[in-house]
Amino acid sequence: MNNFKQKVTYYYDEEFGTFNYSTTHPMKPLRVAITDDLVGHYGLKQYMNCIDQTFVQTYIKRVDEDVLTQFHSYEYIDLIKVITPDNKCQYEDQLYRFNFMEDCPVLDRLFDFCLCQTSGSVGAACVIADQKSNIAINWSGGLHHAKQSEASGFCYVNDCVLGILELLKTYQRVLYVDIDIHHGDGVEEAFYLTDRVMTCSFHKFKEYFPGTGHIDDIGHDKGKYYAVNFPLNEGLNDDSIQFIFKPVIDKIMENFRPDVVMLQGGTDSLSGDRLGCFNLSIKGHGTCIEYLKKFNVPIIMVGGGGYTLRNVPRCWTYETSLALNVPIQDNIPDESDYKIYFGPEYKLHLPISNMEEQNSKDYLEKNIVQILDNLKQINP
Ligand code: TV7
Ligand code: CA
Ligand code: ZN
Repeated sequence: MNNFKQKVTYYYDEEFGTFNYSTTHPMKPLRVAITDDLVGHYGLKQYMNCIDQTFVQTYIKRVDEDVLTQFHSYEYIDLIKVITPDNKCQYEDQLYRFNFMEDCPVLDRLFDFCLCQTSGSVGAACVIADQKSNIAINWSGGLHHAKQSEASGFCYVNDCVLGILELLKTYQRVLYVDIDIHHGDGVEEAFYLTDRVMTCSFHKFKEYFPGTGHIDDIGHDKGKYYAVNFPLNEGLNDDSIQFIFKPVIDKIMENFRPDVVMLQGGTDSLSGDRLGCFNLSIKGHGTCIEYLKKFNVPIIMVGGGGYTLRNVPRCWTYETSLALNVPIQDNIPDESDYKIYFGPEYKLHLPISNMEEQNSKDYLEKNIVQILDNLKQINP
């Protein structure tokens, strides 16, 4: 446990790939299993400190349930512990109350699923705080919509919030950046009143789930100016994300000066996503990671959305290589167990679509000006 060879810690537990929402549900935990397989076949694991759930349990020395109730209510976690697809009829009122509807069905082994996802983010926070690594990765996490006592948008427990709470035991200021196409509402809400966590989400706004994340939502009380929202239209491309990401992050780094960063890297912002409507390439998505790395602040990278099964593993494998500074070839390794998912191209990088960019430079510039103006209020 003491000989951490490398500075990148990578969490994956084999159990994660065995969970299933339903055949019709767009969220597929299998995408993380395919990612892990690809990361392995690209030979990236040899450069990382690879950890799983058993490691985290030993490392953090905490009871399973106590990990989740740092943020979630006991009533809510108690239900997650007992509910199964077979007995859910007996809990009709609670299912409704805690929002276990079509988006968040009662999964088989739901409690284990929540624990598996959260162990990665809390374990990442611990290895960072103990200075064993300066980057820690959990592609099984990033479920940013879960609330204290409510499931929402495919998310049951909020591993982002739980990881950040762990970081707050060591660090004074934490920055949360969210490039999933959806608004990071659960994380924003959890830290809306504090100046110790800044949340910054880029997302499709207007007629889109979850409907929050207006540019004027900037936090409240002590937390005023510590929530940043960049609302966007369809078709966001690589040029546009770089155009907005750099100035906003620069100003945050300059004025907020975070001790540590969590990046939610949902891949539903990629071109061709089944639920998303942005037009980023994998390289464009990855520029956000490359940019954050420049500041030499420890980073936790978590997953999130991503509903086109062939895109997600490509993107997260590429971003694992960026974290490591180890370039990888464009040809998908022949030995990959899931090679069928990567045909007919068998390349890591795919072309983007020809959809129209509906974010004009003027619109983006106007938003940047307003956001930078709010960030001026923070004393550097
Ligand atoms: C982080 N969009 C999560 C993103 C969560 C998005 C939604 C679906 C959806 C659910 C299904 C399904 C779907 C094809 C797509 C208002 C509703 C409309 C349920 C049918 N197919 C993340 C959540 C979003 C479930 N929810 O940020 C079972 O799309 O828009 C909504 C809410 C009510 C419920 N109905 C959808 O990426 C991980 N859901 C098929 C089967
Ligand atoms: Ca987002
Ligand atoms: Zn999403």
